Amino acid sequence: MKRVLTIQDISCLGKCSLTIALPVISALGSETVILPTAVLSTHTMFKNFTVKDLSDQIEPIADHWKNEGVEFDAIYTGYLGTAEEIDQMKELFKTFKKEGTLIFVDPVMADNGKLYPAFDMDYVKKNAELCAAADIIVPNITEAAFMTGMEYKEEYDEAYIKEMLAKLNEFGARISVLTGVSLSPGKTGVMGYDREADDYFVYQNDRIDASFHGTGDLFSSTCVGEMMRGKDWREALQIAADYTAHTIEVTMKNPDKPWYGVDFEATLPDLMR
Ligand code: PXL
Repeated sequence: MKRVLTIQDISCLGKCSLTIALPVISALGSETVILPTAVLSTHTMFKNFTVKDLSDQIEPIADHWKNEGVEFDAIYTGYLGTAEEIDQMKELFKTFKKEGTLIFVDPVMADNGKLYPAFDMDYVKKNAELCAAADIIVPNITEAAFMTGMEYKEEYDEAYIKEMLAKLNEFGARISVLTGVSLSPGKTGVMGYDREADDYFVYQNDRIDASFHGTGDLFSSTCVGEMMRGKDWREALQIAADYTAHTIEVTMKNPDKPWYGVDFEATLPDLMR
């Protein structure tokens, strides 16, 4: 069985980060080891959330695993929390990256043109450095705009996306993927670039006019889980995009849907099928 380490916060209530990654990657058949970067009462879209930073736990936990000789087939990072933790990730990658270990970085820090409440430009800079240590990076357009210094646009063409991918590619990851890319009216999806193959990949499906929290984490977790099942990155992206769209669609039909997240619990059986 493949073993995946995922490093993100625990938002106790809110359906995002580890509370999505753990069930989704497990359901896709990989052992899922977690390293919580912080404990929050809820995700940061709620008011008055509590936060306990766990950066002082990263090193002792990683040291223990190292002494136990633990190895990982993939390391997947998402929302971390502090710039210090991003530096710690770089060390952790060095310690645990073996031949064939996939380093998957989702530089979670912003959406819709804005940084999340906890973050500043120093955090952005550190995330760009972390992307350099990855095999595959999956920022959304907002995150990529912050990291590359390009203007954030809501209306754009393929040339804008290709320029952004070229700038992301300069960071050094083998595969750079932009999420939330809409290349024609009514469509949304992803566009990626593989530097070794010098090859682009585009996948678009129907855009549903709704924005839910945690869908980026659902997308990335599905992608990691599918790559661990042996899927090529392009196929994994496609499955993840379709599954995320399907989950949003199902959530929209639920009259009791929570405002803070998607009903992935209802769609996980579809993914496993
Ligand atoms: O889904 C991304 C995410 C993860 N973790 C926390 C968040 C967010 C987005 O706002 O607040 C704590």
